[in-house]
Amino acid sequence: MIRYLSLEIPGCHLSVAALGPNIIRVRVGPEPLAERSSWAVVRQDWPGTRATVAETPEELILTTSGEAPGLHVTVRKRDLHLTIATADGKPVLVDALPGAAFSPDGAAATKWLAPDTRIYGLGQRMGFLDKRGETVTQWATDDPLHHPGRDAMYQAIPFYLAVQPGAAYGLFLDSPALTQFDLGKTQPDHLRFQTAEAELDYYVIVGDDPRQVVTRYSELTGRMPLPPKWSLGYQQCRWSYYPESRVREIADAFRSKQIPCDVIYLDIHFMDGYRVFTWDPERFPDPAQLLADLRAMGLRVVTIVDPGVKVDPGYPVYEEGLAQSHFMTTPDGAVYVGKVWPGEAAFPDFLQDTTRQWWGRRHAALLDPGVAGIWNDMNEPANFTAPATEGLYKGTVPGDLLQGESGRKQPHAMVHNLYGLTMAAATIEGLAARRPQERPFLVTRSGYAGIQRYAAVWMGDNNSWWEHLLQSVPTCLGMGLSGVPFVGTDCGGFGGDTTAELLVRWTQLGAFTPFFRNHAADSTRNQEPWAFGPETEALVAEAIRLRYRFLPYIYTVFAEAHRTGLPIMRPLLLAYPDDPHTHNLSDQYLLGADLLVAPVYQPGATRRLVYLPRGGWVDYWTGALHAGEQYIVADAPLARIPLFVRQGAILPLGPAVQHTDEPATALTFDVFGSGTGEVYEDDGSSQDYLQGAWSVTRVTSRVHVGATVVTVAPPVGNYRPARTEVIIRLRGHGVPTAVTVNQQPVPWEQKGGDLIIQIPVTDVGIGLVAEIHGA
Ligand code: MIG
Repeated sequence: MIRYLSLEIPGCHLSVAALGPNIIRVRVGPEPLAERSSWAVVRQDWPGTRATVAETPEELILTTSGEAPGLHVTVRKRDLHLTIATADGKPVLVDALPGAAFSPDGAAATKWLAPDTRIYGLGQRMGFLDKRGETVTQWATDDPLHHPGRDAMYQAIPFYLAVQPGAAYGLFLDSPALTQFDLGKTQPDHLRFQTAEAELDYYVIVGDDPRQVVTRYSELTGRMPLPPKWSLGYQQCRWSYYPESRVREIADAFRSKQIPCDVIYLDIHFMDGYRVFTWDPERFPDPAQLLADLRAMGLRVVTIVDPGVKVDPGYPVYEEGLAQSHFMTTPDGAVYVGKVWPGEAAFPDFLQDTTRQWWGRRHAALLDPGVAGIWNDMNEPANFTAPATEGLYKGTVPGDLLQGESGRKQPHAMVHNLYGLTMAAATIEGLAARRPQERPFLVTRSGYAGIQRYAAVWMGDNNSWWEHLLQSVPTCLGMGLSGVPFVGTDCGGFGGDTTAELLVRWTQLGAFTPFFRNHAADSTRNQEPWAFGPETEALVAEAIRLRYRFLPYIYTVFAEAHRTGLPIMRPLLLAYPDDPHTHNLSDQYLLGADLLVAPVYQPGATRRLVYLPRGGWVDYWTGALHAGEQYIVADAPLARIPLFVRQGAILPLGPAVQHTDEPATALTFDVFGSGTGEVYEDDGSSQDYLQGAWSVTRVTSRVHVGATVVTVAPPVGNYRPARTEVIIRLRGHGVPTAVTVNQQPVPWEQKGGDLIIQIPVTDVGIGLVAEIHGA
């Protein structure tokens, strides 16, 4: 069976490989194609793929099958013109200029762009969802201006999702050098992509709809492992909490005010003179004691780790790095010295295996005293003595530094976008080696395609502006479409002073984003939940509590993202690609399949326009049912973020615990009509879920004339959830004539228009059938 074809004409070499029935890899270069390794791609072979190659006098044709739609790839021998079509003949991606163009600046391909194609994804972007008509640069950049029109940001993910009526494909240009996409800007019917590398190496992923494409792309570049459950809780950060007494004060405030919180962050001031892997002896004289005390309060600590190592004779990390050749060098072999927080600093070369291992081991200084997770910053890498004040090398290291294993060194320019990802890989190796049973937690600022395998990602330095609250939505949605589900922004805003109202609205939104952290820059005003007095505190605390109530649902969506690669935060276009209203809808989204979130992003607003896609949607707050395919004006007083639940959904909800270690043994099923729901559960902390220690409990509800029947099936899977109580809440249900559970009459309660049945659970393995008669 042939799954590969290759052809050459003078000055152009092309190969096409069928990795799967709907995934092909195309390589095209000016020289014979040599072996190439990738940090992004983790899978090259899909079982069940069938392929054949046929030849005519003019063409070579590769045909794949095994799963719909299957592909038909045609290469014209004369000029290497490439046409990718589905097996039934629909064009997917067709060369507008045959083969590729090569120049000293790199390689480029130009494809036709159909008039009805929209373009999404491309990693961390500013502006609205649809990128058609723009040029897009992938170059990891420390640029805090989250403004529309900003191009390169911290994350560089050269993947786009193209959606047309009834069709979708994705294109991943696997190059960690500078890459650029012209999405119909220069010429409306041309899509051009290029890399600074000598050759193009790209993957085309075809699906029936955008969901399939995102799912398949995430098989190619890997999926998010399940993070520890505590990292789904509320997280409090600031640049910086110090000394120790201030950290204790923050911790005490959360607990005495009963505002749920799982994590406190230590930013750069915890280090001794900004030396990575050290503790300031005066500010933090006894980290182990501090962390143990916080842990006893149900609080974990995450510390920042920057890559720059202080140039400081006698400092072991520097000395060791020097002695063991861990640092990036200039072309003449000297260690490159830049400048970051500690002053003069050297930068580890994470492309070297030994360097990653060394870096990973060095985390002992943080993990041994009890640090729970790591925060990677400045990993574009950022550099205050950049070689340029404008352009690509503004704020980073020179492109001619050497990186890689000895004998195979290459210029930094060719691997720039890998810096954050390889640092993340080193960190995860270190965490996993030290605590093999535990799920590691890492949040990173920079990354490349595949970063979801290692880390959560936050969007870097936004400002405390309403505009940036709004911007955070399409940015996070675009990250999800680029394979990275665990994302979030600094709630309240990082730079500048937040306001009471902005903090409330941003916390309400953050509660429904995967990574939920409040963070503020040095010299900005305080923005902890209580920083604006009791009224604001009550509203912020209520938003955080809402997060904890929704945790069983959110965790179930995380598990789905882990399993399928689908985003947690999903643009409506992903679920309703054939509904034109969704195509560039950038200010509302779905969390999982069933919850529609419509944040308020304007000061003084107490209502907002919400688009409801097809189906019925129940207002979470009022229980009112709305028909879909219409815009409605949703009420949004300051205490309320508009939330709508799909009619027929059953949401698993929990108690508003103070932190995720607190037992949450009462599970509520919030029932919104006839339908189904499920809850995914595991121990929330170990790797056992990978060996089958998980459980899924399915629920159905059937509304019949005169009776509603809710069935909670026994859990499936090898994990036994600790459960003492199941609460069934029927939204908008009147007073019943009788309620039974497993045929025994049980008490019920009518509250706020909802019917609530509390059922003690003695054996979680036994299913429940609740029958509600009347009304
Ligand atoms: O040059 O560590 O994005 O979250 O608080 C600024 C200090 C360095 C940038 C990060 C921000 C962090 C800050 N860092």
